[in-house]
Amino acid sequence: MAALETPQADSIAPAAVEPLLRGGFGRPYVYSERCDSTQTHLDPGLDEGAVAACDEQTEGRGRLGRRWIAPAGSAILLSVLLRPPAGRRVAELSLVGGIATALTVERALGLSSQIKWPNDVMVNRGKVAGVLAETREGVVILGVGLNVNQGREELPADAPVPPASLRTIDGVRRMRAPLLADLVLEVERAYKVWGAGEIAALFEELGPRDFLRNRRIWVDGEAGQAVAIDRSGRLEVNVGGEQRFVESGEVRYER
Ligand code: BT5
Repeated sequence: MAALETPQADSIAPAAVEPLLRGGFGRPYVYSERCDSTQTHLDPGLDEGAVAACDEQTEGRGRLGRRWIAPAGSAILLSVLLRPPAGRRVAELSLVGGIATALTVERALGLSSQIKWPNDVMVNRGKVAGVLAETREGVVILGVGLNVNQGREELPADAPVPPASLRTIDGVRRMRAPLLADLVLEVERAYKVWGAGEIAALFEELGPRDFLRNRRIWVDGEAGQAVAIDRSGRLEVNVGGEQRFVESGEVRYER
């Protein structure tokens, strides 16, 4: 991955990104310098694999009405339009996005990463990325926010999961365009594996990266012990000796 000489050279405009796209996803590549949220920038009539990206979001969102915050030009903020087959669990796409992001991050850093069920990508116990799968007008919009060049002081101070960026981890400023192109290709690959099989088809990539495995956790306020992500993408939790399978939810963990 190329290191960055000057921040000005770090463009994710179409001229920088399109020549680097290798798969079918990212066409069209819908870019604007500033937007409210990339999640609202894809017309549901576009082809599957269409990607929206912005340098800055004024209303970047997380799950459950939360905010996603990144200074202009510092991060990868993108959304991918997907048309999964009917009857599939959309919640699994968070994990599909998480796996794609984890693999991209690992290649960039040369370090291992973990997936904190259901939607965070972690390196060295810091959250480097968050994934958001939303359904709109019959399509799924899969959003990824990946912290790339933020300094420590540019990450949210009050986040319950400690945030990190690739730069806070290894001190390197990176060009975002090649990373973005890698991420789009990984999303395409992981999504196609998922589409052809089940989330179980990605289990070899998911299982070993399970951040919550064996941790003491609280799911939607209830205390328990995370067992593991199971082959259907649910979180198995032991609550007072009783086995539960959680399909989606809010997890806090003991640090
Ligand atoms: C997520 O939500 O982690 C999903 C974030 C998805 C963001 C992408 S950016 C591109 C696309 N367009 C959008 O508008 N959204 C998607 P959640 O698990 O709810 O985490 C949100 C919480 O993470 C916030 O309440 C903060 O505490 C924290 N947070 C906010 N910005 C962060 C950042 N840059 N890095 C790490 N943590 C952050």
